[in-house]
Amino acid sequence: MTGNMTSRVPDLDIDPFDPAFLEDPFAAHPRLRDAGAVMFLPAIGCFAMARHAQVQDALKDFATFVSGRGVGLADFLKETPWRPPSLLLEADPPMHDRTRGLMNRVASLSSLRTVMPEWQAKADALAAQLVGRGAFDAVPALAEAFPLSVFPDLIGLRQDGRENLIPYATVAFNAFGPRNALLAETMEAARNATEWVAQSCRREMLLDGGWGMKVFEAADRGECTHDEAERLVRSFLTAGVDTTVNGIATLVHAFAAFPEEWQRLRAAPGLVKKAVEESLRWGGPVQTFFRTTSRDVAIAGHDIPEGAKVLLFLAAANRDPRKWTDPDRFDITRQTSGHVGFGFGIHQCLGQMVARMEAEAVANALLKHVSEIRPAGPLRRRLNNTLHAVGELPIELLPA
Ligand code: OVM
Repeated sequence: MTGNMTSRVPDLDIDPFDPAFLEDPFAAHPRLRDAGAVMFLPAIGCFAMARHAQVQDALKDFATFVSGRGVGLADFLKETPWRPPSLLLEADPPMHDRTRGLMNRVASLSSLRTVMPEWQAKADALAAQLVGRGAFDAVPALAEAFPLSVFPDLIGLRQDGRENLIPYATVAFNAFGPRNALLAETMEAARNATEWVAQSCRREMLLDGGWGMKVFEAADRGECTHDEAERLVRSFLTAGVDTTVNGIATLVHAFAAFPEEWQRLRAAPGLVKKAVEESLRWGGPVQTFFRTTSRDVAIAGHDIPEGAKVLLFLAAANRDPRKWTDPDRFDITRQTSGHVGFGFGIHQCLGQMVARMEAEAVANALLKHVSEIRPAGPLRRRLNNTLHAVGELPIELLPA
């Protein structure tokens, strides 16, 4: 027989949504990467890839590894999604390219540049207030406070009810996993949040000049329907808060855990952008996303059938020793290009410039005011099916 010789995919006995796994996913990543280029996880009944080369290739091959059947464990062809699908994240070309093009024009770098001075001033004031006050929890005081002080205004949300943003996003990220206790608990806690988010996406609720209204103005120009505009605004609210909260918490944690890297940055503040990028590679605020195969496909000599869910371990890829030297080390001078912390390819994070700007504003503010970032107790996780979320980050900031 000619043709490609392919073999069965190895099984691996790991449940990536088990609380013990979620508590410290990095501890299990070597087993995931070493099991093979692709594996089957009987615990959740899907395929998985954790090496950088395969994760990046799958993200690039959007026609084979599709998003329209959902980027969580649920196959939208077989199960009703918990909410109407995202027109960006959970869509494929050609529809995806139309909505993404529109949203790229709204979320432009030029509209971000105009707010940067204001964001930096807010971050500076926050750092000045936190420095020298003794031990405090950096999650509410910094990682949540800063994004909440800038992002809702960027979108043009009304003041009332903004406390719903994080609980809603927490559910959305849990909903990519199985219907486990985490999802049930957070769903219960966010019952009103879902309704508040739905209302907040309506044109009447959005302030002039914000990114939300700009989506409706694109609809007025015929770039999408008004119903689609509402759902596109929902993407900003879902994807824009819990992600950056945990990105900033991870950045601060990285400097607390690697104090010599903080001192290197103080000596060379021009490295701030590299430090932020490295914190995304090292810390993995977004751990995983799924795809669904649109055809039978062979990966490194292994067959994956059509219609299979494939779990992509972004954070494991970002610490794959086949790609990175000394991958568990947070090194602000590292060459991070090719990291998949924002994904890769056509679905790569739409808000990545916002996320970077927020993190850089915080880092620059700390550089101005802080000589040392000291741990003041154990970091505690807030378990989530997708995010490597920080629940509590006790630190002390010593004045510069
Ligand atoms: C969305 C979206 C995009 C990225 C992440 C995400 C819940 C949601 O378009 O709604 O996480």
